[in-house]
Amino acid sequence: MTTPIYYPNDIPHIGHAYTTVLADVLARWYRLNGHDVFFLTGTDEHGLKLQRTAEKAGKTPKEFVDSMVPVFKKYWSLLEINYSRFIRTTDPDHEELVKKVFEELYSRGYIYKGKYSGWYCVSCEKFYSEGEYVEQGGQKLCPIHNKPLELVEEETYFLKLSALQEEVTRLIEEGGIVFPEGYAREILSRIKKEGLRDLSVARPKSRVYWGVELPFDRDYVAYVWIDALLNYLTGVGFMRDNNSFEKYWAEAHHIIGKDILWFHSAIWFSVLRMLGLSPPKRLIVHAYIVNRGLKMGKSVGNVVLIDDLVERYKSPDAVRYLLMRLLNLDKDVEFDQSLLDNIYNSELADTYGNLVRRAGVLAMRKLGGRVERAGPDPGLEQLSNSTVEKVGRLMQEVRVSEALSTVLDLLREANGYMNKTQPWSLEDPREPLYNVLEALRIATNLLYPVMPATAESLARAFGFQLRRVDRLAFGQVEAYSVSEAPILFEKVGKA
Ligand code: ME8
Repeated sequence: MTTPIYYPNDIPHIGHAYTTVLADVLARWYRLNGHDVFFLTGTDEHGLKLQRTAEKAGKTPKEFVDSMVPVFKKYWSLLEINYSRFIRTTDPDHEELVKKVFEELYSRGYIYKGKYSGWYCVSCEKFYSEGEYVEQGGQKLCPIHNKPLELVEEETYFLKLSALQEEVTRLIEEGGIVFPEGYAREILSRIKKEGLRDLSVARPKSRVYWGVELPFDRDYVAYVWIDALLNYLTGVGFMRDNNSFEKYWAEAHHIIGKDILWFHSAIWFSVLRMLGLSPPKRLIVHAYIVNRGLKMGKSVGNVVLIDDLVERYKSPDAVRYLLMRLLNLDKDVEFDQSLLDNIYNSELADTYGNLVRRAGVLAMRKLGGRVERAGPDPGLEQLSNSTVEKVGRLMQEVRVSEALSTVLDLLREANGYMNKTQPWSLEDPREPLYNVLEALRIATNLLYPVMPATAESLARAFGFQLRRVDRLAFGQVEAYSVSEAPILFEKVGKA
């Protein structure tokens, strides 16, 4: 499971968290289902953008990125991102791999020297051709960053992507890799329209010194995007640890935003093919978080910081939940604080939190915390079991927001059952409490990938174990020992 490796030119915002939390949720989900998951994230540290950012900050590029990496790690740890490796493109094993791969591509005849002229966006680290850029007042602007493009004319090395056009087209047409399908069609129509053109994959050191030197020409460094994509191979041990590579590469799941779809499909699949490697198993693409109609991003100046949300909801788990509740692979979603407040208050505080609190208090007050198994309520039993099955299906299709709604339906039903059976008024409330606790256990277990700390602390407070998803059957717990009735989520006021 991989995320993009982010540019550490600035601190990450909730757009980066959107992808990273999704990848963590999927990694945890698959682990919960008994899979061995290697989860890779990291930073993309070379290139002109970083070189210039460091210069402005009065630092060397290496000093600059060294100062940013702990910041990324701090945010990922705050958001409980449980990665297996945090890869940096300045890691020695990665730089070595980039050199080996360039050597390999060169010796296979896929790299040739030529002259290039084009319009470059440093923020995107890519060239734009006519029709792609915006023309305004005699200037050529980047369609994403709205900043002037720079004219670059130089001798460079090209990667012969054109040679792979048919194969890559077929690969994407066969389907199943690029997900959701709509993005595959987008790529296919772009290939059809403009073809898969050879790509400049080198930069003269006189202009861009901050990169991996090419083994066959020391006056050049590798283009930052090829350097970056190769992290996915370094991360699982390509050319270094064959066992690990064989085990994980065949199952690679890349999670990305749609801004970098072309690089991760047309270009990446071609490079892999040139190296004789299989494509990733799945490329999962999501749309943007937008704010005031524009893609959230530093250059637009409309970012919401991770800290803003963590401070507001006082719980990293709640932030993870809200981001996943917004998640939409196909469509952009507008950031709306009052919508998030509503979801938080009604789903987390009023439904989940309230049920936990009520069940916990009653179990302790009425039964001294010990709730033994009693007859299953057929309605709750059936709904719990069908929820497990439905959530499994939705997660397979990365419909995380719908999976969460499905769990919420179960919790609402359990709240209704509690109101109906009124355990507080019963002499012996064992049966209704047991049923509520079973529904809560199953819901909590299903919520674990999204809210791991909450799930673990509730499991401790109520005395149950988190289990594999195929072993959740309703009615299996013999007795609960409730030692605490935590208030999981405090309501928030008006935005
Ligand atoms: O592109 N909405 O790094 P990057 C949703 N280094 N997702 C967003 C977002 C938004 N408003 N803003 C950012 C790079 N993202 C390269 C990647 S990978 C080999 C190299 C997320 O720092 C989303 O995942 O610009 C997007 O694809 C990524 O951050 C871009 O991060």
